[in-house]
Amino acid sequence: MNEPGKLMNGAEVLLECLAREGVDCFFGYPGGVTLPFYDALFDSHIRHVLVRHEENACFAAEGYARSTGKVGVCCATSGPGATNLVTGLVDAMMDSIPIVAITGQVTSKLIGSDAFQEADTFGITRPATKHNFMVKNVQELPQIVHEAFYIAASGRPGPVLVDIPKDVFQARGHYTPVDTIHLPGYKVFTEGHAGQIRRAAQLIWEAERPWIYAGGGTVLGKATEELTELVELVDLPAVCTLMALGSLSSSHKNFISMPGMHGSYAANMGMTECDLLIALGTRFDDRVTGQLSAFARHARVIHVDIDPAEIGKNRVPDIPIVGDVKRVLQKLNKAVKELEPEFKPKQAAARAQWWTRIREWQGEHPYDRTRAEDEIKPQHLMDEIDRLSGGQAIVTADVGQHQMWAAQLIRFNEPHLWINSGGLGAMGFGLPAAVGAQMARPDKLVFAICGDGGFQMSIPELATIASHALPIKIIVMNNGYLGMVRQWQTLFYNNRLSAVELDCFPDAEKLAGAYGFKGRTIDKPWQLAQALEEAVKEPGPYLLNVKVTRDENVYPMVPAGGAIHEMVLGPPEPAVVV
Ligand SMILES: Cc1ncc(C[n+]2csc(CCOP(=O)(O)OP(=O)(O)O)c2C)c(N)n1
Repeated sequence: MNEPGKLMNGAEVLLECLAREGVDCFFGYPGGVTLPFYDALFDSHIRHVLVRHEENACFAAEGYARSTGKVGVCCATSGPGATNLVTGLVDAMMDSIPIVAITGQVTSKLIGSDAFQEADTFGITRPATKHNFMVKNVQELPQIVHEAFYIAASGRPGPVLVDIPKDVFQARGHYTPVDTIHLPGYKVFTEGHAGQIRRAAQLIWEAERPWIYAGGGTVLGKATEELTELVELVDLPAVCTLMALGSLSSSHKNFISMPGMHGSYAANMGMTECDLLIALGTRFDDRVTGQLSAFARHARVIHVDIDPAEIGKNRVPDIPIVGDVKRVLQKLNKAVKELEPEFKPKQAAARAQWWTRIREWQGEHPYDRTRAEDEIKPQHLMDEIDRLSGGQAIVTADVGQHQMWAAQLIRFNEPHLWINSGGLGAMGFGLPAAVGAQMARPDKLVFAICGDGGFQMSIPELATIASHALPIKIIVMNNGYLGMVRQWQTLFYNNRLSAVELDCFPDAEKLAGAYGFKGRTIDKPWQLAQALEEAVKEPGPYLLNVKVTRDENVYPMVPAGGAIHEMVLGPPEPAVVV
């Protein structure tokens, strides 16, 4: 870090801000207007990872943020560089991931003149970010950059973009330390209402069939310890949404599974039959609730969320609590303990019955772990990855069937291990997200599980992986289809398969070999365990292309707009021809 007051150019001031924010590594792609920044970077200790497409810079920054809980940083040039970031920004927005995106802009005096590589980045990214800034002069740069980090990480996290014209990078100025951030109109309520918290504690003890519905906010809010404490204090069953997997350990006896469109039978029946729903850091997403009018219709609802806009958006709660889920749970747990002597015995019998019912649901329809003798079932693949991970590995997923099987069948015993594009469902996410995660956590075993479709969207990043010798285990679940779209066409469009067949998948050994690392294709069940073990043992990257059953469908499945208890549990029985 430099002495405050030292004369620098804007690019150096920006680097000073990043260093003071604790940024050790970021992801980007240079261009004309960011040349002064990249020139300053030449002398910096901060690591820059040159991705092969700007969209992947943003996804990698998300992988960094999602695997650490810290702010991820990406950078792109003006015009096409900035517009290439947009999908990543929307992805981070949908999943509330703290990102700071730096974009270069054309020189101030050219703005509005349709200059070369000019785009209205500020306008384009306004709805794609939690907040965005256009820097007008070098003096305001430190304040803006520190505000950007503060906004990205505080309250409900999200992406913040800072657009910097080339002349601001070049102008001479000072780094002035920023001690306070005062943003009129931006208020974060963290503490929760004491009276509401007390009422919630009482309702929890009074309920006969209580149920915890934990969302991504429990991961973002680092509330694992408090969530686990609540679960254990009252012996509550809990589901974690796709965004929350790992916030209660998947190996915890009270963890039921993921709920929703591809959630388990027990999870969806529990959500439907409970009489108290304790919704924590979650947004009642349509993929979880299904038909809203039928969702948890017997339940009273406690809803804790840091974002007041989420409270009552889809379901009006009986007890709304605006606050940081960690802080609120600390207070809630205290109140629950205080009420324990008076209330614990009252519903003990009903609670025991409730658990019996839940265990029955779990026993009646567990997740399908089908295996076959002649072909590799996708479920078999996920089971084997789970075995090697032991609930400890970082797993990134792309979007589609493989994502759902991975979420169903792989255990996550900690938060920040399961990394996927939940809200936006952006194909091409998995591989660059793994780059960010492996950079952030070099000691961790990282699996990037991709479909053969999504993988082909991110092939350029194989070069980034090779260049940094990142030991990512890339597992392509290759069904020769855009599998999830094929599944919908099969089930809801009379099996009229239109534009979903993926031919010409490259030879994995040659493809990986072309980048200088190992790869292999397998298609027999007996090859699977050994091939995965070999991939994990390999000190560098590894590309394992696993040819699986082509026409397997993910079950359970709640048809779009249906009630979640009306799940389709498996394929229709074949018609008997007499
Ligand atoms: C960028 C983008 N384009 C299109 C889609 C729509 N989509 C959702 S799943 C899917 C199929 C994914 O196929 P693949 O990557 O092979 O994974 P699989 O479903 O077979 O596991 C598609 C096209 C999307 N989610 N993202």
